[in-house]
Amino acid sequence: MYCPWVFFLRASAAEKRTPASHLENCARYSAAVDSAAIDDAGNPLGSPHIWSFVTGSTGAISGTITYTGMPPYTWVMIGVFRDPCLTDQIAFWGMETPDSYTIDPVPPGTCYVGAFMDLNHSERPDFGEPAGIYDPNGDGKPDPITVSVGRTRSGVDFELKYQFQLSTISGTISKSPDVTQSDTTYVAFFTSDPTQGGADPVDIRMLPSGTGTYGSSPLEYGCYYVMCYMDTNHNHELDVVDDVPIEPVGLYGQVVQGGPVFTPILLITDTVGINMTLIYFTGSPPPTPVFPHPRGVSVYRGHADKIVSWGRAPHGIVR
Ligand SMILES: [Ca+2]
Ligand SMILES: [Ca+2]
Ligand SMILES: [Ca+2]
Repeated sequence: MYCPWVFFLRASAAEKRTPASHLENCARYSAAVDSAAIDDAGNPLGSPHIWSFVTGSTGAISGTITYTGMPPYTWVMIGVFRDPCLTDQIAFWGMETPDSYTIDPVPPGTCYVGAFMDLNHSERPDFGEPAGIYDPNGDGKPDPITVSVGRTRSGVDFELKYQFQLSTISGTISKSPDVTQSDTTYVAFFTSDPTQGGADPVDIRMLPSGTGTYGSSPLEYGCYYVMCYMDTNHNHELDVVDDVPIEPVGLYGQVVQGGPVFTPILLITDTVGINMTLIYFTGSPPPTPVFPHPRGVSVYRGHADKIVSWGRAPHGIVR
């Protein structure tokens, strides 16, 4: 067994370790007490002893990883993540072969679980390596589990049924009724949230008729954000006035008060059904407010070849 979240303490008899200054929250520690230790009466410890404990208020996850491919098997790395796109890792565990597992400690709360077989021992997913997610409803997206303090969430079983490979994102682009034009639509694929600024698309596809089916280039596995806009004035840019795009825009996610909220896509195999509708934001009354304060994410600017940002940009038309 191998768990990077296990820390061994080394301390001399004269050295004290205190939780506040030396121990991390939500971590398992093991204290090795060797036979040089003596009790108050001077009697030596009969044999070395490992004392293991977990800090903080935590829970645990257990289950079984299966794999039907041919041996030889090698390290299976299991990750626990806060988000369904598996980017914010909060715990992980490694084991020598596909097998039953327990991850302890895990911070309490909602989380998602994925695993891969690290064939080349790089400690990261690489092309050709088997992978799987906890997805009991079988829709290809990780399903949430809840970890409670002092409890083990059991039955988190899944198969390494995927294999990391180049995959595509595809879907259909349609128009809302008030979009009457049929100009070129550009579809952009990002690996980070464009509303947070600083994101360059890793792929852009063009639909000359403005609507219909689209498909990305083959992309690396990972987390993706997808948007599109119709370039009605043919300047190869998304035009913006007073923080509002004046050309039809669509995204995979939701438009709420204050701006767009993307739904990230975990790309682990060819992913279909990423459909978007082009709408005019201008003149459309905002839907029922969701956030108590505007998020300040309502500025769009970009270029057909290089969308430089979709986020907190200066006001006005971007050319
Ligand atoms: Ca690897
Ligand atoms: Ca699912
Ligand atoms: Ca334009």
